[in-house]
Amino acid sequence: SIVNNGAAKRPELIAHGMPEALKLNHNSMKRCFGKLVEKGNRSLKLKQLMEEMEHVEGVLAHIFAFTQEAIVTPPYVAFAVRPEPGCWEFIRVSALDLSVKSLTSTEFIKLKEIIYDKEWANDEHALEVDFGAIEFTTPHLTIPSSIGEGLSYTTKFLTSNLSGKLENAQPLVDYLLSLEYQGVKLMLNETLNTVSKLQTTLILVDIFLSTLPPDTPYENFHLRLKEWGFEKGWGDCAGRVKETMRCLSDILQAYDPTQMEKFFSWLPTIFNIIILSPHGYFGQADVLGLPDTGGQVVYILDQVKAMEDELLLRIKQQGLNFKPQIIIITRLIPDAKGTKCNQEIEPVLGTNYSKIVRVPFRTEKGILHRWVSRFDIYPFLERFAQDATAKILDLMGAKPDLIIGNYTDGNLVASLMASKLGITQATIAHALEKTKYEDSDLKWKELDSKYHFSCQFTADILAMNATDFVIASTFQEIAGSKKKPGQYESHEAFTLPGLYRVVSGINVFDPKFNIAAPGADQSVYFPYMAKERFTSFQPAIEELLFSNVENDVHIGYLADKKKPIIFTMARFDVVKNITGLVEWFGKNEKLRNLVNLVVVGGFFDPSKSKDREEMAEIRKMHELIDKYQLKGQIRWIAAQTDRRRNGELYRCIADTKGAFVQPALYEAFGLTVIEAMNSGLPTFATNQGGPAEIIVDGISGFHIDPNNGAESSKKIANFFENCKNDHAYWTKISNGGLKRIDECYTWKIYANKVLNMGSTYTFWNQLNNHQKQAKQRYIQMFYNLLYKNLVKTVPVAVDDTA
Ligand code: UDP
Ligand code: LCN
Repeated sequence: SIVNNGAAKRPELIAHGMPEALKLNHNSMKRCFGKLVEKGNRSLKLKQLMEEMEHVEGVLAHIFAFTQEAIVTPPYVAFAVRPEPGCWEFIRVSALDLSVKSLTSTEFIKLKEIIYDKEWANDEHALEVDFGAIEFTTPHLTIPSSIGEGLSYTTKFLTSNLSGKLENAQPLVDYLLSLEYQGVKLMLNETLNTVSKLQTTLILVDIFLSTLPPDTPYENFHLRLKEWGFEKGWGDCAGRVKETMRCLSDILQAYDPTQMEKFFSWLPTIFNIIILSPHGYFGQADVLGLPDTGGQVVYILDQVKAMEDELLLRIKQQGLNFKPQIIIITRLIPDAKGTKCNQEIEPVLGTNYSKIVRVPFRTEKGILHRWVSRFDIYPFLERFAQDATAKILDLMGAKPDLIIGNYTDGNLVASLMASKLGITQATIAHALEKTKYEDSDLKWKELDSKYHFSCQFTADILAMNATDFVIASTFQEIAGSKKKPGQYESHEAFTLPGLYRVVSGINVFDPKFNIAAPGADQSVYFPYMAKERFTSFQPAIEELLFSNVENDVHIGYLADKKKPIIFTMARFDVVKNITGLVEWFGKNEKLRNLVNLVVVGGFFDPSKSKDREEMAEIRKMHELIDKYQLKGQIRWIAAQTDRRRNGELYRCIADTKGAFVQPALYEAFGLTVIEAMNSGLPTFATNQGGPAEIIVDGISGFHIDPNNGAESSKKIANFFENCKNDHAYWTKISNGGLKRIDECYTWKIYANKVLNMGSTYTFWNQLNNHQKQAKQRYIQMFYNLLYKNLVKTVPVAVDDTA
């Protein structure tokens, strides 16, 4: 059977091959290991390990190629080896006799702990968190390449659960019987309460429907169907009703997952959706580029439009006349800094049934007026969840059918709400903060006063486990690449010494993981060669790029206005590495001769910033411009909030035959990358994170290594040199990017996938109700006994009294 409970145990290939490999070069290996343990307890990342073990060859070199890190605790050296995405082996080698032992992930973590917190490592009663232990019934995937295709496998598991004896399909019948919306019964009534009754009646109705022209409206024959036991929801005309019914007949006859997938995509189960994005300034204008306010806002506004369109289409095809409702819940910020974030309700432009609803942060002292950094937000969330739930029930007049969280705070609130209301939950992590900072788990104590990672990682683990499905933008987000673990994967086993040790946090082979990549709004971001451009913006953009004036909006200037422009735009977070790019440019004479640099982001007076990282980055920009004497070759433009004008800006950069550069140290997805590609702008983007998957190197753009500036700036310079010699080269890469977008990154594909997930996982949940309840109990305990205490360590932001 296809159902496999728990992840399959992988053969320990590395551990088996290792003793033989060590024997081959026994003497040199002994020397090597002897050297490794000489310096006492320490941890080594792959790069360091390679440097210290230069002369390794053969099988051992092969093993090291998959090693992520090594822990030295003399006389032992332990290795964490990752032969494939999501698959780990832990091996300990003795430097004394080169004997090899396999370790569990927990044993390996304990070794790491010895280096950071010996007392904790040796505490026999240290808290171990094991979410895997309560996964006793859910099947898992086994092959790494299937990771992220959860929906398709869940459908297969589901099909196999229902198959066999006819009675096995009774849960599906019961589910169809339970469907209703606002008091209107849908799909089946009690006349058809068993599988066999349903099956026979479907055959009868099929004969009846075949006598009607396919376009006969549902109203003309609905009374006949009702007598048989069928309610609304099967289709808007005889043709569609017949197709849906055939699909169900097929399922009951032969249990075909393809039919099952189709049937669930047609079922009327989702009408009302809640999307949560508490932090930052969430608005439709004047907010982008403000701290903590970037791609997440863009993503959600586009997502809502795409989902509303798809819902309207589906509801019509189901033969229903309900109106969908989508509500984005965010924080109301009274001190809105000229944005609309102090407005309670705002309709989403370009939609008919979607709105933004803002709920303030409250404490016993009243409403908080000022913005709060996403790192300091935890004390407000529980109350926010309660207030928001009340607001939603009031406004919607019904329970939502699906709650989608975003980022740590939104996902936590979504989990609280979904568990309270008993509805299906999805989570999106635009970025999981843990992977952005090296060893952020082990070093949590050092970082906690600044970042409150103890709260953040705990909240993330809670939400990952509570959620019914996860929407990821790329495979790498879940399980990384051949070389690097994924964001979720890094939550599988980790440790916060002194707090708890995660033995099993999340399993990337869980069928809840799904990839649905976002797109860019193609009415804003379209190719430079389009006939109709946003010409009205062009004079302003000309001034922005090329005037020699320095003011509040731009500093620096471009002396040679004929050169192509390399362009970048981002929030001024350290990880965005904009200052890194400026430095590469400063150092690379060849590149400076070939192109000008234009940077959009931040502003110029660091004392005006409320965000720690932004302040530091602004200072650094000024220093670099001075140090490398960049004036004349750089234009630094303050953060730009007008999306349409920014769309035209990308195209104007394309007109100069320039390129977009996204140099982030790590980028979860990278919306600017697909905006640039949609504009036909050749794009160089970081190989750390999502962009590595969006771009096929050398075909639809280029990968650059943010940790190797010299190599990266050389790659950019070479591109422009090639373009000089061969004018068609620029166009070739530009077209490659456009083609890639059309094939993989559009909102239409996204909305369809996500709604199918909502429908299928809702039923899957009901089938696995016991499992879900057990897990919720564990989560509740974790939340109350641990998380809530951690929140108490975060200072509660207050308004300035001045
Ligand atoms: N953006 C903008 N003005 C700025 C900086 C960024 O409009 O000054 C927009 C950018 O066009 C993109 C989003 O903000 O739509 C940034 O998304 P991305 O995924 O690149 O990064 P994030 O900020 O979410 O980390
Ligand atoms: C947040 C990020 O940091 C980006 O990597 C994403 O592109 C964006 O959200 C949208 O998902």
